[in-house]
Amino acid sequence: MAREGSFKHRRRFLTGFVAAGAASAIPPVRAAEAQAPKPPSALPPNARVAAAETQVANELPPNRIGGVPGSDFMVDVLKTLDIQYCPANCASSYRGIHESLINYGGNRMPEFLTCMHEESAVAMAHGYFKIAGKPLMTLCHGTVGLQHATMAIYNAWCDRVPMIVIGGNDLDAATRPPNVPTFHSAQDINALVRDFTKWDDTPVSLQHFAQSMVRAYKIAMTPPYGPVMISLDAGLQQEPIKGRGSEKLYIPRYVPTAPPQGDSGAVKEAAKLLADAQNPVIVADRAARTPNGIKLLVQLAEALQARVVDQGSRTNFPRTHHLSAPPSAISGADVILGLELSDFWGTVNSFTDNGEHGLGHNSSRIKPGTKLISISSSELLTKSNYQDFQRFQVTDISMVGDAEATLPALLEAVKSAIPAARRGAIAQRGEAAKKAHADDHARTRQAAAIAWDASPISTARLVMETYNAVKHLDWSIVSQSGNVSNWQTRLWPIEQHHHWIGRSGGFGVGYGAPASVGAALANRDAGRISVNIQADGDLMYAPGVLWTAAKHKIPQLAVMHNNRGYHQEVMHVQRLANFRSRGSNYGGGMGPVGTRIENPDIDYRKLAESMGWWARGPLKDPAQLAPALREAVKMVQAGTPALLDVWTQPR
Ligand SMILES: Cc1ncc(C[n+]2csc(CCOP(=O)(O)OP(=O)(O)O)c2C)c(N)n1
Ligand SMILES: [Mg+2]
Repeated sequence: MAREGSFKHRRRFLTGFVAAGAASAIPPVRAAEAQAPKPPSALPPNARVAAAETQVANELPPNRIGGVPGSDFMVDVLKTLDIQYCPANCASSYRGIHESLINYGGNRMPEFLTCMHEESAVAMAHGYFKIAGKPLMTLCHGTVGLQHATMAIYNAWCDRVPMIVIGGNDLDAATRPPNVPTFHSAQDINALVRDFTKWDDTPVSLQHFAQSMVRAYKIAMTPPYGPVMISLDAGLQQEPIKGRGSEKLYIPRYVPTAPPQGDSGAVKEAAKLLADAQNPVIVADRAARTPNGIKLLVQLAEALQARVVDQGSRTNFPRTHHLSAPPSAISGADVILGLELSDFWGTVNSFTDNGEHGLGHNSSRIKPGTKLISISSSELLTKSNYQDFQRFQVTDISMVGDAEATLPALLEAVKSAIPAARRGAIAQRGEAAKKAHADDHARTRQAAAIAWDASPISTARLVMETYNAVKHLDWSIVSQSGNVSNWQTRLWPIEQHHHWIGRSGGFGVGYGAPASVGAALANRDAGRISVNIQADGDLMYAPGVLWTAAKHKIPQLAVMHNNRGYHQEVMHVQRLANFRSRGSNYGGGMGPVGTRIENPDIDYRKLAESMGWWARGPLKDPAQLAPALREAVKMVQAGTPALLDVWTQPR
């Protein structure tokens, strides 16, 4: 790394501070140096800067670094990439670009959002993308900050969500400030996340930075989407721009990459299998990358009158459509088309967690001879350490390519492959699906009515009272389900891309609250109301994101599924104790030791209020829900984040 000229004086104040604070501990200095006047700790603002900061004057003297800061050019590069926000937790290793973003860049495109944990910042970017379809960037302290961010980056990786993570790092050991900044430096910070990012780089010049940023954005936004990582040297940010001979710095133009498509021969072969099938079933997990993906999938399903199982990592298919089917629909299939499945093996096989010798056992969910077709872009990912690629499943036709981009060709091929003689049978299949869909809906409603008046409140009532309170509005569910027995996806009329943002991807808990704030930010900009069914355990990993929501005026309706515990883990410990013929050690609580969040009970109302939210609760009587929800929705519509703490049944 070139480090000469003014860079030698970089952060002199820090060394000054160390010298003053620990005089007895430092080695003796040479006589000439000892006589030199000690530089001040930090340069004071001159009178005109002070006046400008207090908005009295606005003309400033020339800067003291002898040129344009490198990080100003970095901001110029960022501004070409249409990045709306930068949720981040502040840190000195990126202070150069931080200062440029807010002072030179005017704190717009991107706007800096103050976050209280790096994991929250990354999860906000994750949730934001799933609504806005555009990536955000985050900045973090290269070692300790990035260590905090890792789980959230892993979730984004597993969920195929793009984002640009930039970590500040001080590479040059000869010039980096001693002590804390050196503790916070590493040879290669990107190594921390290399196993679960699509690409990373460490630019060593400003021109290198410009190329790497545009390349990083392009790679992140080429399906399969994913997070990318840039290590940003502190020196490069702080040094003035140096002319390299006659070369001038330039910013490469960003041109989006067309997504990869399934091979045309394989598309035809798949179309023939589907057209000739007696009972084809489509299973989709991340098929609809955009709202258009839903339209295409509806057209394909209708052409075949094939039922569609939406595994729900995105909204792939309208739940109200007569071809929308539960997972059990695959049992009668003779052809299954899997679109961007995270786990094809787990789709067609079941795993029961109580087999012999303490291990589970496996069985098939499908008929022998069922033909399997896969279209997935994830096969282009070849990282091998983390196991997000799941168990290996043999498929009869395997297409590497993006499902949404392949659907138009597949649809055309299917239409022309359907023999005229089969049209009657296909129409009949549609009639049977209509009946199955209506029956399934009636059964689900019956199940939801069970224990309607129970206290603590049933999860079905929690979810459906919430629906009642927002159904007249343009709503968007910004939390993952599962913990509330999937009532949202089973009973809300989920039809549009923004109605449901899917799950975390890697099932790293702590994603829910910050992802909901990120998604709510995108919904705020689109004029929608965000609904977050918030689990208690998830919120307590990093509740500071509530403050970020209030600070940046990001409203949402948070309705707590407060089951006073890590219920998923309650069940795991109980299951194992039962299997081993032992009683669980409850230690005087309501569940096994280590799994409950009670005694003392957390007062989520006070927690939220203390961070600028409107809040009520705990609500324990189901009759209190509807009026409290009405009040909360009014607050959210007025722009205030609102939280209802509700004591619920475990599931
Ligand atoms: C980072 C992380 N730590 C621990 C776990 C294990 N885990 C899975 S579910 C769960 C319970 C979460 O509690 P809560 O969010 O309240 O949901 P509940 O199961 O109670 O509905 C835990 C701790 C995990 N998945 N991720
Ligand atoms: Mg819980």
